[in-house]
Amino acid sequence: MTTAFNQIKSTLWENKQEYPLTVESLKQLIEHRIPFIRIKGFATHEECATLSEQSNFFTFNAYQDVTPKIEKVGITVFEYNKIGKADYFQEVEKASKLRDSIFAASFNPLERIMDKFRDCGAKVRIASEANYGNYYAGLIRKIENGTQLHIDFAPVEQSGWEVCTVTTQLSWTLYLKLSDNNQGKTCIYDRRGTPEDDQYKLDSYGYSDTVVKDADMIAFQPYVGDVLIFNTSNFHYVEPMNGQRLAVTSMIGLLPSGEIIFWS
Ligand SMILES: O=C(O)CCC(=O)C(=O)O
Ligand SMILES: [Fe+2]
Repeated sequence: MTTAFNQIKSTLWENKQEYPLTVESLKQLIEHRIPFIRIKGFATHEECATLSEQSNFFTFNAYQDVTPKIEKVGITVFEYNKIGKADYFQEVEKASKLRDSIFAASFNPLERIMDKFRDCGAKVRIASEANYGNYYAGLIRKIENGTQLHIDFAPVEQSGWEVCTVTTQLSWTLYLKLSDNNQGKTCIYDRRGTPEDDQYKLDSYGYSDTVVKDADMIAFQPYVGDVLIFNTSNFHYVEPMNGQRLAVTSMIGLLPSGEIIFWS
């Protein structure tokens, strides 16, 4: 049984193929059987340019304790993990208003991606916490110096929050502005993070390359207007970019009930 599953899995990875978003590909992505989904032309170049211009009016904040530097507009649960839930939910309203004003003056990629999931038959909503309300979702993010090798998986990072009950975590990223070179690829490995991998951790989120030794890897080349969806419990990193790399993004989680939640 295990062997058969692994064979299917590695065959689909070895094809180095890109998949569009369909009911079938979403299921395969959740099962780690394909490396990623690309939604070509999710937004027009004009929409992306308008949204990029809007974000020029706002201050980007760098994540604390994350090197290389990653800057964003919006808040993340990751940053409030140690600070606490109450402080996070106090910031949600302000951050959401700012996001909504940016989207209102351009277009709303968060609604659009949620609709795409609905089209695949998924029941989707913004993540919410009893006694607090909705989470914040939808960062505008600059990753220009690349990232370390890492995974994103709330169950091991966020104990005590709704998002830590997800059984699978994906992310979606819409690329808004990219310098005209073929850099800044997102490299995804056919290797899931496990608790035993903690020994390879370098700092708050980065891992040593040893952990992906011998694992298959596929590099996603971002293009303006395209969306990347992948399974973030697979090890991955972003290559440095000589220039600009601006995107909108959030996390996506599958709950045991089958519902799909969005948050940042
Ligand atoms: O910007 C990207 O291409 C993906 C960044 C990333 O690490 C993620 O979405 O989890
Ligand atoms: Fe990531």
